Amino acid sequence: MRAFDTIGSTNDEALAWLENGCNDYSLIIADEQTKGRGRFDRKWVTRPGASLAFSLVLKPTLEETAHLQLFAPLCGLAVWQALHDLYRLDAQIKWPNDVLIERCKCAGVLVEAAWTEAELKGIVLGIGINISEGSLPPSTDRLFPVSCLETAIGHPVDRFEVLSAVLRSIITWRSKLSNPEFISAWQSHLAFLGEPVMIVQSPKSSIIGVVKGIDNHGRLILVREGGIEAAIEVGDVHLRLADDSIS
Ligand code: BT5
Repeated sequence: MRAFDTIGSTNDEALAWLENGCNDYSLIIADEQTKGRGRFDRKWVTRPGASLAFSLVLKPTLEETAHLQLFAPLCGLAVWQALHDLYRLDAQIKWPNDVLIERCKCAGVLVEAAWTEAELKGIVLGIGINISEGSLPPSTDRLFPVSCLETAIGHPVDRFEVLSAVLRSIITWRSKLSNPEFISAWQSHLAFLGEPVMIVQSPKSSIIGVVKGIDNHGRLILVREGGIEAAIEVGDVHLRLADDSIS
């Protein structure tokens, strides 16, 4: 484990560690990130004493490599599980992996893979969780409505208790990646089930449909106009409610 008071990004540190050789389950944690990253080069705010930010390096087996697209949802599911086990919180997973409490984002996930030629060296699971009010980004920096655990639960939260519960859940759900229980647990806590959403695939291409569920490959099933179903791959997409009130 490597712990920092301040760092650029725990994912960058994890990728560098992976490059130099590290073991499965190597952990990097920081109190503050000055260059915390989201997807598509977006910024992730991590404030000292208020946020939980860490990256976990995994060395997937060959069998697990066949399910690489499930590692980001694995993080969402592990955060959901930890919040449920510790605080009986009924969080929801916005496909594929953000964690929402009452439709407000309290945790984000950034999974990155490192390859040598055709061989997978390892992956980095980066997870950021808002613990107290001080962790929330300024309103100019909010792409989504946001929340934090202490506001949702109504009492102080021990960040390290959350960290260890999430790590335990990652270990548990990792062992079930190819088990149908994984998809069904993910689907049971899916946000916006039965609601119209918009999937933005690029500035010029988007799909609107009602969320039906997740298929065996982890794809989001949308029912489009006329009852036609579309399966959306986990990847470079952006899901928002169709009325645009939450993105
Ligand atoms: C994410 O990206 O949600 C992935 C965040 C992953 C952060 C972890 S922390 C540990 C590790 N090290 C890193 O450098 N990253 C990982 P995305 O879906 O692109 O959402 C980013 C958007 O969320 C931003 O554009 C803001 O609008 C918003 N945002 C930024 N900070 C936030 C926060 N603390 N809480 C809620 N929303 C936030």
